[in-house]
Amino acid sequence: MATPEAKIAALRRQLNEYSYRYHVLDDPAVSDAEYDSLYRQLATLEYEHPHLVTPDSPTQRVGEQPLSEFSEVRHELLMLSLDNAFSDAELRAFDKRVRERLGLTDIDYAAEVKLDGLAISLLFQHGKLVRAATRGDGATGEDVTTNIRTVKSIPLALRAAAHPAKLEVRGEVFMTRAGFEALNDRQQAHAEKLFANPRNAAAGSLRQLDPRVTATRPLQFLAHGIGAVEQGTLPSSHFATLQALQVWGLPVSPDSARVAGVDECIRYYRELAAKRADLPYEIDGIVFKVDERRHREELGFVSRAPRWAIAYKFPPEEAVTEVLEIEVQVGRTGALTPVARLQPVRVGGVTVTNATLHNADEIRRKDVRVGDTVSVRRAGDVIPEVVRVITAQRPAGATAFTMPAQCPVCGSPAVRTEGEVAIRCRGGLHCRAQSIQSIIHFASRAALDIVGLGEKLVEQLFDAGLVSTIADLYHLEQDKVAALERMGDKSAANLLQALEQSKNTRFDRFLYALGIREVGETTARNLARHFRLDELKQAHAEALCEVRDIGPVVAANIVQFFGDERNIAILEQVRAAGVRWEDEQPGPADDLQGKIFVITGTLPTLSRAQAKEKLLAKGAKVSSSVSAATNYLVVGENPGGKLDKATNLGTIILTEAELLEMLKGSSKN
Ligand code: 9MJ
Repeated sequence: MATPEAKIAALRRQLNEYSYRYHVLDDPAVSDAEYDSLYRQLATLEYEHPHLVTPDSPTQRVGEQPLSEFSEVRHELLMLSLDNAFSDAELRAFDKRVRERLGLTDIDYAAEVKLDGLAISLLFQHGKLVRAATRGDGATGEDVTTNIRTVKSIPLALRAAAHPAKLEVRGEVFMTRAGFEALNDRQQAHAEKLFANPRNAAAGSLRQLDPRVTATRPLQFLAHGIGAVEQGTLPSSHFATLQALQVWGLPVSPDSARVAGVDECIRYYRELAAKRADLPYEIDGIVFKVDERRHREELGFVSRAPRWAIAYKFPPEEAVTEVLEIEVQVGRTGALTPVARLQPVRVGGVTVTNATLHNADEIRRKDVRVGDTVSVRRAGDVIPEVVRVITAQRPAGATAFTMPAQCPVCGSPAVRTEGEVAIRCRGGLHCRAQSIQSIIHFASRAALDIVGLGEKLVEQLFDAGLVSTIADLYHLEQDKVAALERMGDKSAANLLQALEQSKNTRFDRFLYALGIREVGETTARNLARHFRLDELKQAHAEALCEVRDIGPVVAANIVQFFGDERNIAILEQVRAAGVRWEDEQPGPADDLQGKIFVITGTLPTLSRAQAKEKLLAKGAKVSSSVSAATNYLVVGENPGGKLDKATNLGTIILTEAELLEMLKGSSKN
């Protein structure tokens, strides 16, 4: 019979190995269920033998106690920042300087993506993670060890024995785009502050004093260098060092490469620039580092930046232009959005003519005026925004912009509700803008997906008096549509056919299509799982708040929506026109026949094996990875990447309690 010590050691070894396969090699060896079962065995043994708990046990990632502050850490070796290059010519000049200093004609470089996160130093003593610090000013940073321990891809102990006794690893903590979006969705659902970008989200998460909060944030880590090293040797090149780090258990970017000479650097840069938008994380350039360590030592550094490395930045996603006019647009929910009409300018590869100024607070804060020279930013697919005014170039006589007190479209009062940022038109469906926007939303892809019914056509239909609400869409007559400008028999017939097809929908899509304030796709899906339409119409805020991710603000919006007779009347007309869906309520237990479940994280009461057994008994299938075929993801504590993936795919997400309810077959039907 193995001793508890031996069992614990074996379980830890196994769990660490599986975690490495998952987080570092991106090649899972076991299902989450198996991992979880082993984890539970370990936790149970440690519970029974508390004296055997060690800080590097996989069960010890999340500390229990919030800190009162972060203490200071003086870096033994400066944490350097990087010089930048903005053109091929500047990169060539860097390469020339390097070669001249070294007296060489050819140089190999290690090429790495430049992540836009937070630089972190991890100190491993005898293979154990003993300290993690932020870069700070390069000389002194903050001790963020308790938070860093919650980042699952960072090992608490290194793998193989052949590493230096003291090893400082440097890298970047960041958030993937998917992680960032899932986090912001969650924040929004709980009426908590939204993060502006993945970098801010990562920084905010790492600066939490309570490690239990950090543990819920989707932080990732990639190693890109080495600091202090004692008692041990490293490979002689940077690229090989990165490979060694991976062997020791640290994640490194799969997009690193060794490149020979500056021409290959430029080729690599172009290749990554083309892939940039498809990468799971944001990068702002490529870092080239002289590969040979002895060459680096010879080159040294100047004023906090190494002479042996350079960040070749991607074209700025910001540009300077002039504000020609400020217009106020009215959205679907009546919110007034000021928009700057700009002198057209190229930003990040496209021509920008408008930029959002968000709301009255933003416009006041930035003090944007007609005639101002402004810096505009465009990142990815997001709407361009004005970043700041270059006040030195403000023309004389430019006056501050004030938001109108009336809706610019319908003239109804525009008011700000206590506690809200937005100023809203109170015209509701009397307002042309709100009516049109609500129809456009209803027809959009994630809603009823009425193919061919875009913004222009909705405006035409509305202005011709053919539709004033979503319900009117289903009473359109082909000849009247065909008579509209730029339409004809064929396009009118196509529209009517698309409308007919849209009648067969799903309840969650329908709910989303209604355009209830702050009810996005995820919230609509969660609602659809809990309520039928007739139940939802009657639901009180308390009942709504029981639904995952719904807080008091969203609940109040839902109650208000269904409390409005006009909305109910329109809803009934739409239903009467034949819009229908299959009842998606989880029905009696045998309804689970053939449904595919994935389980992730630690469930509060059931082990993975128990949950699986219960599901199998009801005819469901249990799979280890999330795919488009997955029907439900059951989520426990500390879910992994599966939650992000499921969120992206729109998979229905269940808690253990919801799962149990479903298994009982006692859910509303
Ligand atoms: C980032 N931010 O991805 C360095 N970095 O090297 C990479 N930063 C760096 N390397 C020396 N890939 C100082 C900073």
